[in-house]
Amino acid sequence: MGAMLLNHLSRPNARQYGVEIQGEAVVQGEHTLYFIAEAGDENRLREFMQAFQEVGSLDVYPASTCARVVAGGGCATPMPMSGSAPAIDPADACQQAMEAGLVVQRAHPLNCETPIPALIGGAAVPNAHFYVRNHFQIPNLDPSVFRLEVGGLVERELSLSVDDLHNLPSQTLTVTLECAGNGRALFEPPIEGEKWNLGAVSTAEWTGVPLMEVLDRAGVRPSGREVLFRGADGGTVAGHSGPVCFERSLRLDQCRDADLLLAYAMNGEPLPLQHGYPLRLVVPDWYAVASVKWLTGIELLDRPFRGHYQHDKYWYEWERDGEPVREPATLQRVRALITEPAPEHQTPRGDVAIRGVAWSGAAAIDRVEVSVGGGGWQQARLVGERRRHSWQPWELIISVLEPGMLTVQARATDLAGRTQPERAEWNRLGYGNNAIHQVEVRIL
Ligand SMILES: Nc1nc2c(c(=O)[nH]1)N[C@H]1C(S)=C(S)[C@@H](COP(=O)(O)O)O[C@H]1N2
Ligand SMILES: [Mo]
Repeated sequence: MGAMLLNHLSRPNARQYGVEIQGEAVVQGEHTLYFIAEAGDENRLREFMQAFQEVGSLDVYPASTCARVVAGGGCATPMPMSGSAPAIDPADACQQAMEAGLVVQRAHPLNCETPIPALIGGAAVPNAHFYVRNHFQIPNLDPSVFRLEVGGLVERELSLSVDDLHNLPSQTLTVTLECAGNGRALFEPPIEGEKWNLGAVSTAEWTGVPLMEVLDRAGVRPSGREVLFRGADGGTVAGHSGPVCFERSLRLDQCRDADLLLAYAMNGEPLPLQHGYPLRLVVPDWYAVASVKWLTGIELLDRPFRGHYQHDKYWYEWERDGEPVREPATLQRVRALITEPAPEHQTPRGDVAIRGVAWSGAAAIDRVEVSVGGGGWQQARLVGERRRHSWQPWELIISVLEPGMLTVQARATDLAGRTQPERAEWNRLGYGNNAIHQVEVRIL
């Protein structure tokens, strides 16, 4: 019987049923066979599975993103690189992230979110728990030959080594990075792209050289208007014939007005490989796509840059009255997250602590309000001093006397008067979903 089933399972046989087997596994000590299969419709799959149903029980689940990672060969599948820099072993990077407790959305390129509430909370997120967003493989840059090249419309081209950068004046800033796609998975109807839940946000203390220290040393020529930041990573991208590298730009006036950092340390440690070692840009208040990792080049231009990650992606796009309308995703939208209690958490009735963090790119947080069981908004207490570039912890102790399920919502408002919507406006690429966060808690 066993041999018969194994033959039935062979890929050529499965294909005759219109089923493509993508991967299989058995768990040691368990009489269960798992596999990932693709079929035009579920009936074909069930027909193929009939043989298994006769000897045991059968469960069919729709595949998640995670299943696609496994089906794609997991961490071991090669991915095209532009070839400019060697990459770190993707299997190691993925393993490390899983061991740290990150939620791996995709192994290749490595994309993982910070679980809420286990790891978010407090002023900074430890490096191992900081969310990771990559578009390509992780470059493995040799610090002994690394150079940051500064060129284009400057008086003096610069080529700075890691030591040169460490010897320049430094600054430390606590900055929250949030991916513009954070919360994308919660948009209805669903949107293509990384299926971020709410953990593509983290805060760290960054140390490095203020960008203007370097630009002033190079001397920007009067015609220089735009600052282009180039990462060492790259690869092939749909719609582009040649390899594309990760590049973003900012206007020179935006660079002058903000506390931009060329960071080489994160929470007092050297920048980890996956966060841009040995150098990354940190752009406070902006969606984190602006904070280019593995920064190897800065170029002064006289006109706006139109590269892939500047022009094709990271725009809000809507259709209004049949006309396409678009607007770049720039500053982080105001948002509060409830980190405690965890969703579906059970807690005895009496005093219940509601805690979380709140941030906004436009201004510091003015207030966070909490609504319990659909009731009125009560103001939470902001913990610690007001912060400008980093999230603000907050808390509210409520008293609950009735057992049962309780809905808790939190809404932040910043000093610029921006607040969160009940539902964020759907946009084609799924950016900026700052809808009010809600968790259900079971009161015992
Ligand atoms: N060179 C490079 N920089 C990059 C990216 C990238 O893929 N390559 N991703 C960007 C995006 S979209 C985000 S959200 C942040 C994530 O930073 P983190 O991985 O340190 O959390 O890095 C940004 N900088
Ligand atoms: Mo991002």
